[in-house]
Amino acid sequence: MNEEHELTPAPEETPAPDAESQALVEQFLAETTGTAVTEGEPPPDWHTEALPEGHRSGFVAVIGRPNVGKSTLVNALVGHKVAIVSPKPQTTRTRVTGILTEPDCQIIFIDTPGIHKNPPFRLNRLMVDTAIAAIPDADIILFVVDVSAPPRDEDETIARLLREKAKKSPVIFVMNKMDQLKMESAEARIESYWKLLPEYADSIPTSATRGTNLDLLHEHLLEFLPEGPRYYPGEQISDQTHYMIASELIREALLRYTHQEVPHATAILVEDYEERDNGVTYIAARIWVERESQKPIIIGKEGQRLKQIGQAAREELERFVGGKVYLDLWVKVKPKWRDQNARLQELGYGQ
Ligand SMILES: Nc1nc2c(ncn2[C@@H]2O[C@H](COP(=O)(O)OP(=O)(O)OP(=O)(O)O)[C@@H](O)[C@H]2O)c(=O)[nH]1
Ligand SMILES: [Mg+2]
Repeated sequence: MNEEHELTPAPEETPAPDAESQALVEQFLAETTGTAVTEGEPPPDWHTEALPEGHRSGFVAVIGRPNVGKSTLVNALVGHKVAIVSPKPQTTRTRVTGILTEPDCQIIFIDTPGIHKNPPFRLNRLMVDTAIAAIPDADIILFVVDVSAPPRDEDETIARLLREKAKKSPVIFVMNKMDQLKMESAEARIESYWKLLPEYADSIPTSATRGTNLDLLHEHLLEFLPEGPRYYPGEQISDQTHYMIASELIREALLRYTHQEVPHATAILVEDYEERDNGVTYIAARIWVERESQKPIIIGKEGQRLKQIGQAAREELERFVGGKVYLDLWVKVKPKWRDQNARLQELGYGQ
């Protein structure tokens, strides 16, 4: 806890970005408006393709406190890994889109950061704002809770946030982690969640990791989804760029091999991503830490931990790229990056 306080810098004016940072921001913005991740090339005339009568589509915002399984659920429903997952809370930092296209529907899932109380840094405030901002435009809300534990203050806060929305649009209670719910406490536990949001449209117990009831959830989503067009080409599974996915996959490896405050004080900036003539994809990324003392923690004895992180990240990146990856990782100290707008913008947070 002391560590947490010590790390909390006083709010301060954000300095103007230096030339190097500015160039990176511009590069990042150029990349983010570039191509998004698809399964193959979309046909140029995808938006004029005839759709079956009664085609349904819409935006489904996935909302909940940290660590309840929102990203696991989105990946399972989309059938592709679009969002990283970890047992540590506050894994998702931005809005992540996962697109599911079927012959008669297109569902656009918006995975969001976990809504948490007393966000200590600007980064956390951005995360909470990002999640809340996804609510008004959504056609359907999935309010994901972890039924293996009793409701927490944060669940109550979210239920309050959703009360008005639930009068206008369907809110489905997704009672996740049912595989960890003990039979003897199941009824009382589910009742305690139902009490939170009397206006909910529907509730479904699920296990995102085991895939339990996900077909049923899909069916219920289709019932609530309005008729509408395809918003994205059928081949597109996310609106993230290759740069963003690469940085997230590296962060996922980092979350696996670091503990306590360190993973939260860390960010990844991919500076180079190029497919070389020899067929190898070259990815250069900086691991940002906040303090000099965190650098040796990430690097480890004789560089062992950084090697582990790099190896785990490379395996995931190779799966994603579908070929060999050369990964160049560097650790850099960026003091107070979690409280500085320019740094957060460089990382693409809050956009
Ligand atoms: N037992 C069990 N574990 C689950 C289930 N769904 C997710 N998990 C685990 O819960 C942890 C958190 O999952 P995430 O998908 O990262 O949770 P999240 O809600 O996206 O978390 P934030 O991004 O931090 O808000 C991971 O270790 C998952 O493997 C489930 O149905 N059952
Ligand atoms: Mg998540």
